[in-house]
Amino acid sequence: MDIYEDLKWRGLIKDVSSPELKDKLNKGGMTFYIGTDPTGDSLHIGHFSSFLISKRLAAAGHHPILLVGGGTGLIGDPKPSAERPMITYEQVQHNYECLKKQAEDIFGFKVVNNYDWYKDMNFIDYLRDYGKYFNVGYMLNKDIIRRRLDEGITYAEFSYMILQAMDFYVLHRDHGVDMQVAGQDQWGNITAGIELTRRKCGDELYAFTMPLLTKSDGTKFGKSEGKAIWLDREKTSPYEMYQFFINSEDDKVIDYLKFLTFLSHDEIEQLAESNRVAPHKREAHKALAREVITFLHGEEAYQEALDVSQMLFSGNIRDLTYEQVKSCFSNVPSVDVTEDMMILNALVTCGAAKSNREAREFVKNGSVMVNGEKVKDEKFVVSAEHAYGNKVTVIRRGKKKYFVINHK
Ligand code: 485
Repeated sequence: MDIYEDLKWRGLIKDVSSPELKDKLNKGGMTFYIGTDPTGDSLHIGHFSSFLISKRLAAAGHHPILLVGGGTGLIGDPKPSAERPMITYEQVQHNYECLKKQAEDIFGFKVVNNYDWYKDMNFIDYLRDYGKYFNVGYMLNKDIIRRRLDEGITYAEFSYMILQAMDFYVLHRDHGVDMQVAGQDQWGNITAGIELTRRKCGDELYAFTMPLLTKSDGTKFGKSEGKAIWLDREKTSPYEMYQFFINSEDDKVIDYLKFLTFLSHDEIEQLAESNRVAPHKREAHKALAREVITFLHGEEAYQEALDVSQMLFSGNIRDLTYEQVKSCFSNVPSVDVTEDMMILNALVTCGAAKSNREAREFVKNGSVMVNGEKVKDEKFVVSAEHAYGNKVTVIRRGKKKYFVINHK
């Protein structure tokens, strides 16, 4: 199957700039770019789903360039809701360094920075060389601008599309780029670049966008309890990522496999079948977690995430390391204490029991575990000495409720 058909099958094509694109994609040999702004110090799983296209197209004989917008990041692509807060030059520079390294490590392609071509430009040249090619009526007609007019949009954010258009033109002129790829929200900025280049030098550039990955209720994919799933393992551990994927919705997991993995059509169809006839086995979910985590963090990290998940599932958490405990229980209720405590007091303090009486009941009926061991003695003392890393005690009440005590 050729690349265009493959991308279609995976649901990775939303808008295309022209009907010729199909043959061009199948032929190979195009130089294309995909960009992101350094608004944070790590990419997240949403970026990953888009940036993966660089690997797919490279495998089909195209040449990727990744852009981290050290310049555009200083302005900010207008959001539908409201103006973005300004971030400092230092912050953008720091974020740029982080994203450049991450993008190189994960995808292995050349990274360019658009600040390189904005930094020495003066305002008069900008207006003459680029501003003169943009009709305000055309700009006002862009979806995102129309959506922001009532709420209000500053001249800075209004100009953002000119910057991204300029990038496409400059990359075409200086790096031979002839295609841009992005998520569907970028269509307005991309077509502005195609239009600009056509007018400035008569060349025809190409582009396509990918649909946004969503959950079944239509909201954005990629968050767990309101927190983004980061590619930086210090921010989202492989274990947390494993939990995120393993808990994907059954009716979405196949879409995610198509978007986020390189598994073949046959493999994905087999997993779809298994998801239909034996959803409890969660084979599709497991494959998704395995493929993404192995790609991002390697075989060993994936194996560890799997082991830790199994230990937690069975309640057998004695052998976890301090680091593993920290990452597994970062979302459970926790309390800081400065002294050793009797178990009943500890249960009440961390919120596992409402009263001393209730705490005693829990201990008596054997539903309390401390660091993976059942505690049946009311005299048991929770101490830093027996904590993971002498710092964290994990309390379990019943089958699944976990609480953490941090010894300070
Ligand atoms: O020349 C360019 C300059 C900046 C950009 C792209 C080309 C970044 C772009 N304007 C943007 O805001 N991208 C988003 C980001 O950086 O988080 C997201 C898109 C998403 C997908 C992803 O980047 O919202 O659709 O393209 C890679």
